[in-house]
Amino acid sequence: MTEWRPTACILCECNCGIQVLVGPDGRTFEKIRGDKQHPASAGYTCNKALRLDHYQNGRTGRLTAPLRRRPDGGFDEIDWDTAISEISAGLREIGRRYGGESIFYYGGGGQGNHLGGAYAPATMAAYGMRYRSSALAQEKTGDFWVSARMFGHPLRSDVEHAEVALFIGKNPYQSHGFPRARSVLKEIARDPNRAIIVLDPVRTETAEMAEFHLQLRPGTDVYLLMAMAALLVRDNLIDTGWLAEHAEGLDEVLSVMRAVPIEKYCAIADVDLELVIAATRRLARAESVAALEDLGVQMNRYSTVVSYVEKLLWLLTGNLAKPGTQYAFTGLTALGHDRGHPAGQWPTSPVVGAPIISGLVPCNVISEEILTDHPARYRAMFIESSNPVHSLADSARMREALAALELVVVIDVAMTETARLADYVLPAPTQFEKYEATFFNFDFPRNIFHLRRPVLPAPEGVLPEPEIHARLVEAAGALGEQDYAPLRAALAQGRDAYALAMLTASADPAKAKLAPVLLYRTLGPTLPNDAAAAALLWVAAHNCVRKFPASVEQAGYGTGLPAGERLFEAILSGEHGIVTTEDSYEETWNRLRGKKVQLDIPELLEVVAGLPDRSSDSDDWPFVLSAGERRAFTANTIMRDYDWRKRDGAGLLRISAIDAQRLGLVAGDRVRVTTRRGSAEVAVEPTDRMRAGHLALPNGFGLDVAEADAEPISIGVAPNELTRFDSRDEWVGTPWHKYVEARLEPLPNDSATDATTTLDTVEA
Ligand SMILES: Nc1nc2c(c(=O)[nH]1)N[C@H]1C(S)=C(S)[C@@H](COP(=O)(O)OP(=O)(O)OC[C@H]3O[C@@H](n4cnc5c(=O)[nH]c(N)nc54)[C@H](O)[C@@H]3O)O[C@H]1N2
Ligand SMILES: Nc1nc2c(c(=O)[nH]1)N[C@H]1C(S)=C(S)[C@@H](COP(=O)(O)OP(=O)(O)OC[C@H]3O[C@@H](n4cnc5c(=O)[nH]c(N)nc54)[C@H](O)[C@@H]3O)O[C@H]1N2
Ligand code: SF4
Ligand SMILES: [Mo]
Repeated sequence: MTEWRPTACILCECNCGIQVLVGPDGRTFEKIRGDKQHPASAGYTCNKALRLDHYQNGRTGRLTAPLRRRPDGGFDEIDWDTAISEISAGLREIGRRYGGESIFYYGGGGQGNHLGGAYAPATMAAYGMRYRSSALAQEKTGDFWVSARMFGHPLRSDVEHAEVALFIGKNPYQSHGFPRARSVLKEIARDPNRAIIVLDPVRTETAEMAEFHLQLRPGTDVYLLMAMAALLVRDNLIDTGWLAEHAEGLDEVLSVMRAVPIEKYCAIADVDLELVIAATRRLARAESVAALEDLGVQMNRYSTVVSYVEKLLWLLTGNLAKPGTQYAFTGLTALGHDRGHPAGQWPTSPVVGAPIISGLVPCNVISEEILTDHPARYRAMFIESSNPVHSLADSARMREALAALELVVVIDVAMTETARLADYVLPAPTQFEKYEATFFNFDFPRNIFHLRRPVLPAPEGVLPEPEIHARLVEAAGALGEQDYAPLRAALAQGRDAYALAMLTASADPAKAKLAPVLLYRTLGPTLPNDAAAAALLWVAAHNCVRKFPASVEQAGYGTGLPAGERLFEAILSGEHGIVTTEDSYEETWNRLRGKKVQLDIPELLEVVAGLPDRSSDSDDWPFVLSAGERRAFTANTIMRDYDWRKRDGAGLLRISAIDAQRLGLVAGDRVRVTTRRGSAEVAVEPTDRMRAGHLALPNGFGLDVAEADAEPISIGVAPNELTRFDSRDEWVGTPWHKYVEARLEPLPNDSATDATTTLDTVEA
């Protein structure tokens, strides 16, 4: 039991390769280190990976048997056969009464686990479910839609090789978002020929390393970005030759930009005009600019519009399909792809008529789709690997919505805030006790994939998600031995015969949707090292070859069907992660619609052409609260054991030193923060890194964590007790969690609090 075993960190989308040393008890992670053989992280980890034992072995109410809720709110343990047959009967009954489309599917994976959720479409098909969503529809759908309109393909940015890295509402020092982020930031900051530009109201660790920190007023990015784009146009800093060759719709954009009142917009954002000019010139002068926007703008006013204007900045300067700029990535799945319908022509949700982007219903309308007497309302929810009661806007309303449903099923590893409200809770092995992988692979020019093997045995009583989905599909009568037998017979002849048999089986559209379970039950058992859960990757590997033949060939797998088999074998045997594709930067053009960029999105240009001169903020709400900031020790709600934090254990409210002084607050003093939705009591941390009028609470706090039958304890503020479902983007419905109007009241100083935290100091 003393060898190091390769796996990955599951706390952010980077999924750095790690190795764990399991202790003599066979369950404790005694040591954790970065895995130098991992093709993307190459030994890198941040501070969080080393604390993963708290996920695996934390005192967090681990689930080890299926649970059924009693009328009194408690749970009874039941066996798996009972659980599957009762859930199946319940889902079928709802389908019979209201149609399967009234069963809503939510989740399917977190930061580290997408493999199990990839089997869920079979369960959806077996019970006629139609609508689904996940956390992506509360952050990334604006960006997906804009990218679909402009490029026909989602893009990512090559920060590592950029001369200028532009971060807009993104703090990669803490939140990462690209491999080895802290090292890359330090490299750029150290190099006199490179620069970091940051738009953030907070002087974050990243802003600290930047040459230009545009410390704007919260929620005014659209003004600042418009001013920057307009400056490019005014001062002839745009790359007209490149644009003529590669882009359409330039004239429409230029005519809007020429009318921008640059000075006034900088004043609205409260950033010095000279600093904006200097940053814009630096950007225009660069050989390469990589831009990364994230929650600071994606969960804020004008979020979809900002996603658009942000792209105009680097497009007007020709920063695409070259090293250090933006690129269109490969992948085993189509994550981030949308059809890019013009506004109003998109598919919509059944009750609210909200746009469905990338197949996802906006998270913020889910409660509205339930709490109504509309005949098409959702009647049941199937929730997998996510915690919507805690993570979606307006927790109180989400609780109400779940209570209004006739059936709620949750698959999780822990008794979460959401699981507590379910009718049935199904326990899964942790991500270290089963095969896992994510589809968050956006690397370039070499993209990677990492199929992780279990590093620990699963306890009795849990079942991996693919097995749960297979049993549910079978209990619905959608698949059975009669479907598996011909496929198994074909497989006995070899994979070529199997491929043909799968094609034949999938010719029936009803069966095609069940393919994940067909694969799991037939190919799955034949895979080495009990890798049945990887069966679905066989199709994914062949699809990758079909979509990206040149890139797969360049990575050394050859061509055609044999390439698909080789790629799949490499995935199965590559326990440290493998390179799947290798591209040239120009390859991006082949992935763009018509090999061109579409600069004008008429609906959005109309908005930016008519931006209001922002009225002054309301006196009733003198503060703007960012509800859910990424810090050194936050990790969504994946880490439920409060002891995992080495510091910031209390989840303090950050407040500017100026406001603190004005209100007579010192570190650790308690305040009541009140929003249009609710209020919470919390201790403050005054800091000179914040602007007056701005507040920030960390994400991932306020979990009700219970050990066995003990009363749950909760530390810090659950941010979504303070947010509203109707405070959301007017286009794609993403929430404005970083712009929550608030007020503060100091509380009498009677309770002692742990308020000894500080921000990380960064040696740039
Ligand atoms: N440590 C840690 N890392 C994580 C996670 C975690 O929980 N903890 N979660 C992961 C996930 S799921 C995600 S989506 C990413 C998110 O990663 P980020 O988006 O980087 O995280 P946030 O801290 O939520 O927001 C980023 C920044 O937006 C700024 N901001 C607030 N208001 C405004 C504004 O009006 N304008 C601008 N320009 N900026 C503003 C904040 O000050 C903050 O620095 O992080 C991932 N990485
Ligand atoms: N106010 C506010 N709200 C926010 C944010 C914010 O900044 N502010 N950030 C938002 C963002 S960007 C995101 S991504 C979401 C994240 O919110 P969610 O999508 O709800 O996901 P997580 O908090 O990551 O929780 C993942 C769940 O998976 C469970 N889990 C862990 N391992 C396994 C496994 O192997 N199998 C199964 N079945 N379950 C498992 C965990 O116990 C947990 O319940 O939160 C969002 N909510
Ligand atoms: S949390 Fe840190 S170690 Fe874990 S994947 Fe993200 S960057 Fe890597
Ligand atoms: Mo996220």
